[in-house]
Amino acid sequence: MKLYSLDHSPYATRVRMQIIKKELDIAVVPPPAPLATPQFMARFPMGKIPVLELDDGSQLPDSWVIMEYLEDVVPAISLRPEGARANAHMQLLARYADTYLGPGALFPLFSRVRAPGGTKDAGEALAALDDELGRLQRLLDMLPDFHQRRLHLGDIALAPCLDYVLLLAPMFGRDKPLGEYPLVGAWWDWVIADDAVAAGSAQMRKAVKGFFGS
Ligand SMILES: N[C@@H](CCC(=O)N[C@@H](CS)C(=O)NCC(=O)O)C(=O)O
Repeated sequence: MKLYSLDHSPYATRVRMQIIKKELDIAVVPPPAPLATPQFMARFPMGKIPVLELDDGSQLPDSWVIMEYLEDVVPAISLRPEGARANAHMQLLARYADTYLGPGALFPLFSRVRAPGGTKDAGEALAALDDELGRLQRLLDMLPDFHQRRLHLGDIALAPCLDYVLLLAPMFGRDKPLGEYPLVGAWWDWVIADDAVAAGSAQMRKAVKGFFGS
């Protein structure tokens, strides 16, 4: 198998973290054409990375689908908890990342960083960030204490998205974006203490800094 990935992508980073954690023998390579070009679209019909190429040459797009597939085909070093309820809790963190934190907070900040003068007068984007971090604080409060369980796929799906937010927020004058959200801060400290998460985070942070030229 081969993973088409770019280091700056939080969606590709979550799959790379899983690959490291599960010690999978998967080649991680950049896409053969730049994103959003006709050549890229012809090769990858969904128009996004990451994409997992299987040994028969077929492909699977979408990070969460890839992660679930890898858990199914390589059950060793499982990153799925036992039981329906614990699995639902795992899904909740991944769904939070993809349906709340990404579209609600990360994408607005990301598009502002890239726009000239976009980090100024960003009150609305910062308020949206607070809404989403408050939501995560309440979600974590509702779920069983993460200190009492093992790291799972939901943590790995969320970690790079939150990491990206932590990278962008200081560009908007928010040096400690988790200051008001102690449970989110405690979850972050817990998840980044994992070696695979830390390795993926370091790769992504280096690439994002290069991407933004800082
Ligand atoms: N839902 C997709 C999102 C993937 C995604 O948005 N990838 C970005 C990189 S972070 C991308 O390929 N963007 C290229 C484009 O939009 O042209 C997933 O989870 O894999």
